Amino acid sequence: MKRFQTKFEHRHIMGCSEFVPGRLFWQKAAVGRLFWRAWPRALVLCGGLVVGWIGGQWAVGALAEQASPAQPAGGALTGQRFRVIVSTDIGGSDPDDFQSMVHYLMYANCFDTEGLISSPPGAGRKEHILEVLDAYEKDFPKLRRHSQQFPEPDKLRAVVKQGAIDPAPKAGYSEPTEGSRWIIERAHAKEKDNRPLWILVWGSITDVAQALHDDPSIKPHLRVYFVSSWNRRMDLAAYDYLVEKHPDLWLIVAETTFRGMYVGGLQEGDLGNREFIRRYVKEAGALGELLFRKKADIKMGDTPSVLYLMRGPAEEPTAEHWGGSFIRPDPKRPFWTDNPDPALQEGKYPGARTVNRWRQDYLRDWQQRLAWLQDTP
Ligand SMILES: [Ca+2]
Repeated sequence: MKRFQTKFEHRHIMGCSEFVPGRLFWQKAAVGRLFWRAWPRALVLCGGLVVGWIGGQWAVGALAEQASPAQPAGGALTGQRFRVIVSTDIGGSDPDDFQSMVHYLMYANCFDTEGLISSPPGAGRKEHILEVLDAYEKDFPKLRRHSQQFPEPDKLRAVVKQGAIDPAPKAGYSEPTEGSRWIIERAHAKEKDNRPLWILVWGSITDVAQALHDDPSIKPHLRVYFVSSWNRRMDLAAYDYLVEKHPDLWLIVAETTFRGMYVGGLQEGDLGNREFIRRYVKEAGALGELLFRKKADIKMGDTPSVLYLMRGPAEEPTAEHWGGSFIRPDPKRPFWTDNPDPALQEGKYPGARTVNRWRQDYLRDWQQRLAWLQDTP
């Protein structure tokens, strides 16, 4: 207080600022004279720069906002409920199906899960689905705290089925499997439920082909999102049979679009493939621990099929969805595939930008759920 009073008294006495001694010195020097002549202009210039910088920041922010697209309308996150079967080669050559299954189960309250089918070829078996369900059971109390619609673990175990272990022979079909029979059974439930049955194919499409061969009457009830590429090559006969003999099947074939899950998009900082897992997944309950143990960075190449149902109008594949948008090469046929527009290509992957443009949205959304599992028990 005393110091303030002293300064005040000093200013008051000198009629100037507390820098008065300095001012007197510079006023006596040539450089100082120049400075004092120039300072009003310098002040205006600095002020202009500050205003310009603030304006620039605002403009960049406004542009970034414009560049960030509006969220796709509709989907499970907006309250729509889909009947879903996941057909997966989990446990086979690529550990990323474990990642996708963990992610799916963390959203299990948003879907009516009617089947989880093991669809190798490869070493994958339904035991690998059950392995993830064991982790789900451990985290179930935490998940239930946030939604009563998370299904009981035993309810999910009851719909785990074994699909075809070997690729189809040349004809594209052979004998029914537990998985193909289950597809037929659940497809016919539409006659009571009136909702179509969504089949998200993360592995071979063998069981879908077998089911359609055994009971073609299910076809109008199905909506199929096939994560193709390697999966297609694992059973070309089944795929060829489907597209040649069932041209009226409602089918999305994502040949490259799904690569947007881990290629391109906003990957800076905590949104990086490895950093996101390290920071938010690794210690997120039993599910997070399992995901990290199987693979320590985001691949989750099959997850776009789930994202597709989470955000976007599911019956309109050409519209925007978190899980991609597609073209319909033949308007007479319910068949959609990657958009070849070069502007939507990421690296060598056509259509991948229709997924990775939503990267921060679907990862931030998942991050919130991952935090549920980090709660104390
Ligand atoms: Ca897979």
